[in-house]
Amino acid sequence: MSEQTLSNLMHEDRRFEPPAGLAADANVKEEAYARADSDREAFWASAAERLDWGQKWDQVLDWSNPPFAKWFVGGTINASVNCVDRHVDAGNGDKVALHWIGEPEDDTRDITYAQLKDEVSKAANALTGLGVQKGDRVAIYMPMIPEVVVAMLACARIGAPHTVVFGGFSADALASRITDCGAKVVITADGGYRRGAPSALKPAVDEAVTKLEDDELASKVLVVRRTGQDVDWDDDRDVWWHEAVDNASADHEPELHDAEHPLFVMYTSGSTGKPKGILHTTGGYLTGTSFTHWEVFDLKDDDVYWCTADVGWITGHSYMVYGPLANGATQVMFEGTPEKGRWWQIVQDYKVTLFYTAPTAIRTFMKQGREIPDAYDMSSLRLLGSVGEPINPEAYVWYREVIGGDRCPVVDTWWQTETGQIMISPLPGVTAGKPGSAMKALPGIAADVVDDDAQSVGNGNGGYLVLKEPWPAMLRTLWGDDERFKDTYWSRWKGLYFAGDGAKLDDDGDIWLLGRVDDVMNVSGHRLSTTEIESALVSHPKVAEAAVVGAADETTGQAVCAFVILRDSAGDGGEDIVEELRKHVAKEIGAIAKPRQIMVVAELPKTRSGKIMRRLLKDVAEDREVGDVTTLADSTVMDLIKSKSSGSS
Ligand code: 6R9
Repeated sequence: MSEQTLSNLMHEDRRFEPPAGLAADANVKEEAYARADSDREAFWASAAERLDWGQKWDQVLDWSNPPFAKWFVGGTINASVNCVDRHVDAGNGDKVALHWIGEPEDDTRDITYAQLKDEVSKAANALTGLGVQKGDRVAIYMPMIPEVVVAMLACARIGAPHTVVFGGFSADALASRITDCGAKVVITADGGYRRGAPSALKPAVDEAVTKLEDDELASKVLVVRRTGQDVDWDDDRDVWWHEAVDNASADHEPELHDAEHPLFVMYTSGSTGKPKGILHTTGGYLTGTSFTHWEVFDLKDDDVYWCTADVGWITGHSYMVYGPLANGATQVMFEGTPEKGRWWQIVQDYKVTLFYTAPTAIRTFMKQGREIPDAYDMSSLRLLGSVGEPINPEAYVWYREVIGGDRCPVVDTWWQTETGQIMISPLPGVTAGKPGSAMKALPGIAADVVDDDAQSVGNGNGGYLVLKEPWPAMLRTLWGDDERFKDTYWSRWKGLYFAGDGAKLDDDGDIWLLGRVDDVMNVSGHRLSTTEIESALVSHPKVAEAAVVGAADETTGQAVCAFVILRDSAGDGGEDIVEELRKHVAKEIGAIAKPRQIMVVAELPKTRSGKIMRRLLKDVAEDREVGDVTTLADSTVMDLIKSKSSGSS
């Protein structure tokens, strides 16, 4: 990706300095980079000291058997004690942990740290009562209700690793995850609310259970009553949460677990093959997530933090459950999806100060127009975060201006299910933000961009993003598959973790993410990044969202095919919209990047975390049968796009 064609969009002159007040009072200042460089392990040890430990560690990092890391060797810790008990013990029991907002209007609950501690203790007792022992796995398949947080922390408390399966996934997906990690118990709900209507969950669990080959798997199913809809019931297997948990004792003496005790397994789809079970352990994960949450969001005692991620995504684990709760934060948790105005109403009503969401949501709001957010008072906001995909410069600037009132810094945070914690991001009190760039590796993190021979590409060039040193919240392995762990992440270059993303260093040495390397196109011998062409399209005033794929082409090898969603204000874009956009891309990047084909669509296929599934669009562009759609958040989207594409040709 060193073609000169890449350089145009990366030339971004806009800079946003940190607000003076934030800079003066920032949790983490510039000196942290040098301190971490001079002694990385001491840096992470001081981050770990922010937590409560039983036995202190003897060794910060054991890297004697790479790529298998051990952090805080010999230390003992309990994640749930750090997330609840210690705040109560410190006299903050009355502080609100969760302002929970249900999807139906007026369905809200405020839960203090003291109440959360009682609920977690009861649930821990109930799970033990169901026969769950330390080391047993528990699958969680729930909507965004407080009980999901309680369930996760209860598992952590008794040392039973959880695996949370996104509530939008099918019975098949659930069954394969239960089987892969050998989950003995499943925690679910009768249903949840999606787009205003109850949507059942329990039937998918019932169906998944019929697909399991071993009776030990899912031998108990604990069910929260959320919607009150009718459910089938198996007296031997099914247990109501309100019977088992509400009647359990609120006294629970927590055990301290080894720092390397497994905390959870999170399945993430690979580009090929079955989903990978990413294993995270306790001490390092909690250190990495709590420290970066405090650092990157500059968390203060009176902040109201809101991360809009679903708990079934790693962002929900690290930056809604473990990081913020370990820091004793007050946060908003919302059951619904982004509807017009509802989010901004919540920001206004709860005086949210720190807000963390994904570019896909930002682009949806851009599409709807700024009149909607402009109708709310969002002056409480002081910092905005973005995660999940590259944020196009135009989306960044819109987010900053319209949502952040041109006052709030935007932190574009790059990380993965595998990294567990944020790795590349501006420091809000230090870094002058540059729209579209995630800037630099955080203190204590060693990232680089390298070429095929693992050599640093140097400023002004593109290549592969790698991580050069272990970090506390790194994945420890893939559940039950050490070989695949080594092959997938550590085999391309000796001693380097390969993230799978392409990136570029600009002339200042700042990092620009260019999307997954599998998504890079080769057009007449030029390597083009999907991200870059998408950003060029989104910079056109009529375009809200764009997805670009490379489709086989007899003449050029691959050709650029684009799918675009227009802004509501653009109407149907007019007759010449396609030509107008092709010209726009040629002007922004160069003639080589001009799409062969542009399709105007109403929706794009996305995963639960809002990532566009380009593989499916490629099937459409190459006129093939569309592949596996089971990880789509909404599986009907592809039918819409296919009908559109056959209509247009
Ligand atoms: C947290 C999360 C990981 C992949 C990652 C990259 C993309 C995430 C990004 C970003 C550019 C950012 N990604 N954050 N790309 N800029 N700020 O998303 O985890 O679902 O495992 O996805 O997401 O491609 O490799 P996960």
